[in-house]
Amino acid sequence: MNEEMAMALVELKRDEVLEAVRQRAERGEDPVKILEECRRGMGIVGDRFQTGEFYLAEMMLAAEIFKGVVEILNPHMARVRPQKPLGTVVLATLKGDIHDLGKDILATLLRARGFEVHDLGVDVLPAVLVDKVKEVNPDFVGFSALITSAFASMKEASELLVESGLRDRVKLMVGGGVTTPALKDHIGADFQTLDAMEGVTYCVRQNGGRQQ
Ligand code: B12
Repeated sequence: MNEEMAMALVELKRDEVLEAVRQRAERGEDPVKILEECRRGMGIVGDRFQTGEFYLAEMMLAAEIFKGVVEILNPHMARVRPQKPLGTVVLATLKGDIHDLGKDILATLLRARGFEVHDLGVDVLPAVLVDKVKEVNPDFVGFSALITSAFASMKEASELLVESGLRDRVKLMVGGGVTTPALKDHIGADFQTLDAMEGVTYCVRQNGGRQQ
């Protein structure tokens, strides 16, 4: 694993990181590998924020750089993606929560693996989520959460899915730093993880019959 890229992100060297990502992706390097290197950098930034070494401003700068990385890599994911979609996923960070880096990683990895992803963004009202599920009839719905105050909207969205008769048609996943197996049970989800790759594996396994 090349640590240089991760450390450049930690040092907030925006232009250096984005240019290196662009060049490596254009040279044909695996975009999933490049993304993982940057995710490690973001993990170190998170640790430094926790220990008080980094302030909110630095954290926001790092998040902006990371979003730039995802933007550059997304078109290159087509190279590693199978032709026929493996399934459809609706993703959201629900009302009360604006953290989206983990959700963006999951969306990118799912697209790379061949899923059609509808990413509704952050601070999403449960009713808007349910409308999207009605519209696109996905195989999976994923909630991402980094802040405990979003638990109430996750519960509400889950109950709305039941009331609308949609819950039995989808597998419901939750992920993100504050989620736990107990939260999964509390909102009646099917799967919980702190690792985007595990989420992708879950979707592939559940849709086993439809692989490539
Ligand atoms: C980056 C960050 C921010 C950035 C967010 C930038 C962005 N665009 O997302 C900014 C600076 C804007 C921010 C703001 C705030 N933050 Co903040 N933030 C963090 C920080 C440092 C890192 C979070 C992160 O991005 N981690 C990296 C990602 C990649 O990890 P992840 O989300 O867990 O995702 C992985 C997996 O979980 C999985 N995954 C994620 N989602 C999903 C979904 C599914 C379906 C699946 C399958 C998998 C999956 O995939 C990812 C890769 O494996 C954490 C502390 C920490 N070290 O965790 C605090 C933290 C989450 N923030 C916190 C808080 C309180 C706030 C603020 C209120 C302000 C403040 N006082 O700090 C505001 C939030 C306002 C709001 N309403 O949301 C608290 C939350 C406390 C709590 N328990 O509720 C934390 C824990 C810090 C702390 N210790 O106080 N924050």
